[in-house]
Amino acid sequence: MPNLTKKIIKTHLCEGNLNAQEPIAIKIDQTLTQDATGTMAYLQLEAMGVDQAKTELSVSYVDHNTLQSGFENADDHKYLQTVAEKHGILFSRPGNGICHQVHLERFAKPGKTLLGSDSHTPTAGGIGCLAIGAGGLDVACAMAGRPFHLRTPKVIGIELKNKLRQGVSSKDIILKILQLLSVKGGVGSVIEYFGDGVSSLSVPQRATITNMGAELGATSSLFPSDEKTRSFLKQQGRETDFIELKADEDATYDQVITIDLEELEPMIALPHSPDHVVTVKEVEGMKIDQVCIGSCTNSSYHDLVSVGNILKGKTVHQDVSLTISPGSRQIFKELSQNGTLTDMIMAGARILECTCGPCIGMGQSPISNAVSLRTFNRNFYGRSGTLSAKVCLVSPETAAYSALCGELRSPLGLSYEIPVEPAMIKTDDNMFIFPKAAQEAAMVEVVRGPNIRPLPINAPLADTIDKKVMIKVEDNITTDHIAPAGAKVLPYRSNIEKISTFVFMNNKADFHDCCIANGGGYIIAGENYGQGSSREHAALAPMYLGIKAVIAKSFARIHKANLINFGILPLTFTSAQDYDLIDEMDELLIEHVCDIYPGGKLTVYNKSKQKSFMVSYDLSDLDIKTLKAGGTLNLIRQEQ
Ligand code: MIC
Ligand code: SF4
Repeated sequence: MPNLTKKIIKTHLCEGNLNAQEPIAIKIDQTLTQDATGTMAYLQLEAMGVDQAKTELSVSYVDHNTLQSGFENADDHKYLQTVAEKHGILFSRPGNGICHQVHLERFAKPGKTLLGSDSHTPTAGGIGCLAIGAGGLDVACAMAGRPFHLRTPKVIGIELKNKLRQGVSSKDIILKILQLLSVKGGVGSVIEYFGDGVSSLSVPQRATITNMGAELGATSSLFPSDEKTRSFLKQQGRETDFIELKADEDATYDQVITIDLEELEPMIALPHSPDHVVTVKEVEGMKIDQVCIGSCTNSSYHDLVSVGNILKGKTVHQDVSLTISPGSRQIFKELSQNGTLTDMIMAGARILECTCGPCIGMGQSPISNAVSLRTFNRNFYGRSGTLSAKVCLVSPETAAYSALCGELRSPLGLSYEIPVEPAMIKTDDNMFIFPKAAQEAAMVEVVRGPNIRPLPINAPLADTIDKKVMIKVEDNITTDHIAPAGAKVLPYRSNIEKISTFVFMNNKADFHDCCIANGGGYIIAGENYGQGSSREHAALAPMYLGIKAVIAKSFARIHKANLINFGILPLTFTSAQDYDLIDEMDELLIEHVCDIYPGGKLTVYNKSKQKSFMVSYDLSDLDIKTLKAGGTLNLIRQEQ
């Protein structure tokens, strides 16, 4: 009876049992990091005193911070390369591609577990791998051979029926699901796909869907491993990694949703949330200023050849700037060899490196008040670098056709050649640096430029917290609000003191100064606080500024784990009305904090309003031990 998710979890279970929402721990086979989260992860690995990574495979990618307008990013890259060589970690050099795309092509395997310090790690679910995004510290712990702790997820089954029509793509499937479930609909769940529609989708098309499961707040997303998986692995010269995997015929799910692919039409997520989805038809004709194609969601061979075929022989509209970033060097090479690149260049596309690029605000910020159509996965406020821009998420087909027209157009039924995947690709791993033998690795000197700063460590939990509210924010606050990304901020990912000056900069410009003046305090938030990325800087920088607790209506999974890892209390309102009664700068007193126990509650006394209210906390025994120690690194040190 088990579904596929439960089968893979069972084969990796180290602690607990599979009762709904119970704490469990699983063995991690592979890890991945990228440069923007990797520097912290490796500083943490070093702090744990681990010589060699203990996983089957750990890969360090450089794909985010590739604009080098100062020494900082280049310093980070050198640190990452040398620390990888020292610790038995495979290094993917800058230019080799976006971590999720490259990992799917070269390393992800059906039936394995993968933990990555990036929220889109579940991309590898497209190949039948149980892949989970986490904070860098959790990934460092996995590299150190520790199991990964989570709650037994619910499993939402999505049945796909029939086939997509011409012009409709797998991006439209996941946008439809986001419309149905919302950005918090997947919290605490794995999304598992089944049904006759699955066999019509290739592994990269499946990966577009599992990638954006992150936008549902899901722990992971998973497809079965079938003949399509075998052909993809064969194409990559690694058919021996294939195993067949599927749910039992009579598998049960906590919830089932059915989607008829034949009825689906092109969809669009409007500003500023990936679940603000309508059909393209509903807003067709909207004038556009920019189109960006690429990102870990939509930069596969199929995506980009479709784009090339739509652009072929035409010219991008004069009022539109079109950028294209291939997902990997392998795809880039294929495009250059089969002539697609020429079609793109001749149509006027601006070809960028194989990196995240505009998706993370690393250049290509749109013109003021622009409408920017992007094939990416996130359109959070401010993420593009232009606060007044209206960023919309669409499929590569919608993006390419609209770029030619200068306005949003539905590609439904558009005539263009559907790409045929090459049966075999001449793979080339020369931009990887493979691990050395342990003895040789021990001799490597780790290079630390001035941008590599020591890790700040929290103090053990205080029994009384008497502090002021530093900021009060609404529902669905993203980690892009808390710790913004973009070309100006990302170079400081390995410098917490500096990055803390940018915290909440678009919500409350003086947040940093207010925290310094008051010795830190509380953050008050609505539902789904900390959704989006896995960046632990959204916990680490507030910790550095003295934030002791976040009181929210609810939390996103990865961010809550990051708060605990750095010793910040995640507390939940027991009554939503209590949220309304708090104002910024109110003074809140919490006593007997060190008495917390699983299932318990704390009383918060609002001294400014002279009113008390209760808060709860959903914490396991391990979470509580971690918080009391002042974070995971302190706890590990105590145990050593
Ligand atoms: C993102 O898409 O927001 C990122 C940048 O890839 C993040 C990681 C980070 O902040 O470095 C993510 O998704 O986890
Ligand atoms: Fe990179 Fe964007 Fe994917 Fe994040 S979502 S990994 S920034 S391409």
